[in-house]
Amino acid sequence: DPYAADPMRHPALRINSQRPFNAEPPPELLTESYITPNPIFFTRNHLPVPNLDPETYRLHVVGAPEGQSLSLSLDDLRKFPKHEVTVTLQCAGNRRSEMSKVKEVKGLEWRTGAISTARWAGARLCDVLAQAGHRVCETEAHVCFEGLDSDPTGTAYGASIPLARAMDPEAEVLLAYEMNGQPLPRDHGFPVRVVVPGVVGARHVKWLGRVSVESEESYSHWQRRDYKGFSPSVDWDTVDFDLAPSIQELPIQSAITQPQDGAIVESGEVTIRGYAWSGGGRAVIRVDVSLDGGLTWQEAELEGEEQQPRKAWAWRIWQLKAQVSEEQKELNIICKAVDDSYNVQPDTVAPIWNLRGVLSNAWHRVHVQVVP
Ligand code: MTE
Ligand code: MO
Repeated sequence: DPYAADPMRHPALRINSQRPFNAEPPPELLTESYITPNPIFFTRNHLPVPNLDPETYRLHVVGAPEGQSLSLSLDDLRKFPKHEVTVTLQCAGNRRSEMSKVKEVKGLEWRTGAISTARWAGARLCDVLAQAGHRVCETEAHVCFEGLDSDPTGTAYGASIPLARAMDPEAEVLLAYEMNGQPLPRDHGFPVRVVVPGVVGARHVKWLGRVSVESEESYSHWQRRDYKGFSPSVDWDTVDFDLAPSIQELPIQSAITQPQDGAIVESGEVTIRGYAWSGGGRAVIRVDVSLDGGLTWQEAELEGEEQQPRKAWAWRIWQLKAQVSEEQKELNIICKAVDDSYNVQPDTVAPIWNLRGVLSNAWHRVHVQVVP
């Protein structure tokens, strides 16, 4: 059993698949704190968790033609300036379960919890690439990452990002060895993972073994044959994965974590809570909440750290305390967020349905009963 050496997991996690391990925190825990505690940070593994020895671990960085290849131990990596950044990581499949209610999709049935936030620390990728002789270049190029996890045929997990993002110090791409002040937990990439602020989770390669600069995107299955969006009209007979770009920055997203769908709430003051986040460093400027299915709206209060324009890498937790009278028998609660490019979420799921169930960011809707 290749999964026999997988680590222990927190019992509060909701498991979507045991082997490989995929699980999300329950909504009420997810927005309890701005920083997600490591034990309940959502986990998305495609393969068994490798058991890596930090003493013998080496990161191989392929050098530029005029530069030199590097073989970095964990100590070598720690010698680069240590950079810290708070980043929200979201799986492209977050909220897929709502999409599969419209029509069947292929993928894990994530609810609203395939998203979490941590304070990451490590070396900046641009510093490491520079040491290997890489420069920003005119022609299109990509930085390819390979994990040390592999399937029975020896194929490793892989992904890539554009070189321009990797070399931009303002993009803050990290080779992270710490998560919330601790060494990375095994499930989250021990000893080293990539963190690409503002970019889909799939590019944050865990258990990082190899970095190279190529003229083409990674040839990995997960870069080329997955994590792409399509029209609702495309099915598994007609899909051509070469025709769509790989998902990098994600669209504006928000969800309600409290109360939960089907709950019973008492009239009077009702607290509605959730998260909002946008890709590419775009800041959340507003979250609108409706209690009557979208007829009227109120603005939620944004909590947590202020966001830096163009570098809003982490989510906002939001809250609204609403007055609900005894006459109201039920509430149809909706949330929708707006980012600083004035991007908004689509109101319904059907028009953004896609066969893989990715990019599910329609208005989030929760129905609750009211009791006196
Ligand atoms: N890296 C490796 N090596 N193997 C993987 O299976 N999964 C990716 C990414 N990096 C994956 C990986 C996907 S799809 C996501 S959403 C994130 O890791 C999840 O990171 P987390 O498990 O730390 O939340
Ligand atoms: Mo993912």
